[in-house]
Amino acid sequence: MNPRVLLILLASATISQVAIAEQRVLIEDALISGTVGILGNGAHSADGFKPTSKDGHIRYEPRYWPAWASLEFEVKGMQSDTGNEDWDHAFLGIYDARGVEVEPAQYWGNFRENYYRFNLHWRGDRRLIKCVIISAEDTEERRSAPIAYHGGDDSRDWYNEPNGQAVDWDPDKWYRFRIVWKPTEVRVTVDNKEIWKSSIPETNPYLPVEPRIWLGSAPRNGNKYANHFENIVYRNFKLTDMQYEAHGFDLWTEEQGLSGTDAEVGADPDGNQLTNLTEFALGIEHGSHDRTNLPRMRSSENGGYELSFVKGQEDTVVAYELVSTTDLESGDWTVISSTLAVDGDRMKLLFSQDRETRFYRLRYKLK
Ligand SMILES: [Ca+2]
Repeated sequence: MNPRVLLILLASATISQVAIAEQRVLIEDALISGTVGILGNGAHSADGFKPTSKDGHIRYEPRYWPAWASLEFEVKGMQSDTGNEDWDHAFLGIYDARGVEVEPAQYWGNFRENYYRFNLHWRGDRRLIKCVIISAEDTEERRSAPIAYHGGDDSRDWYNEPNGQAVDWDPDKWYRFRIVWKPTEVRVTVDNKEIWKSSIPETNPYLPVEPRIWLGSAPRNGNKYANHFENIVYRNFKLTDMQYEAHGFDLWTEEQGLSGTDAEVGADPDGNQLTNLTEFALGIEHGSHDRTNLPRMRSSENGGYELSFVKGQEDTVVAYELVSTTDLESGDWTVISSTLAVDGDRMKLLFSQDRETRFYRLRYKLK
């Protein structure tokens, strides 16, 4: 007997309780003809911002640092084949400016052992992306200290600096970096591919009190964290408070002009047989009868099955998981896996199938 597979689409919803925050995008800077930041060293071309020295950078001073943050920018002109082995080329540095008497901040005394430090760089010796994150314990002592600096060597409360992945750089192509911070994780992607990740301990949720961001280099120690690439150029910098995005469903219903019971997750005010939450989670236009984004299940080449669907929202906004049962009546659903692979525009999940009749559900809920 061939196993039978059924797919059921199920939306389990939790209503978002929190009101919409006042501001979503904290800083947005196209960097084409000027900057909303502070020019360290560099110039603007038709392409974007060009750091013109080892210390070249734009400095941004966001009014606060969100616990859930997204920072993105585009870069062109990276040439991995010409980089020297002793180059640590920094794209970005972040620190708490308490105690920085005069900018530019220095590596020793300001940056190296800051209570909060993040830098994103390219390692010349290994030709890969690496980041360093330091996050202090979130104590009153740390938050009220006049200088956000640990002091002596290796006295940091916590830090992590694993190597990441290599990128196949084409010097004529733009690459889009995105860094997403959650309270217990930070993740870096280039063109939506994950290249670096670190967890952050729950005991160290420190956020910079006076956050500063350098784009183009970081406070350097010789060649370490300098700007090294002659033709490198930056554009489209954006810092977003993701807390605001986490309430995206409320915004979405507002944008569709929905209110009252029509704005509920399980409602179908446009009558297209899809709930509001299904449309939101799978990126289906409200009022549309297009079904291409819905989950599809089919046999895969390796003998198992594959489920694919369009993930309309970030993981920080909607949780997606596949569950299975052999008995619809008992309703004893178990999670198959929550690890999804990117396959073009779709998310794909592969799994094997035993000989029992089995039912599957794609479950998604607002976070
Ligand atoms: Ca609908």
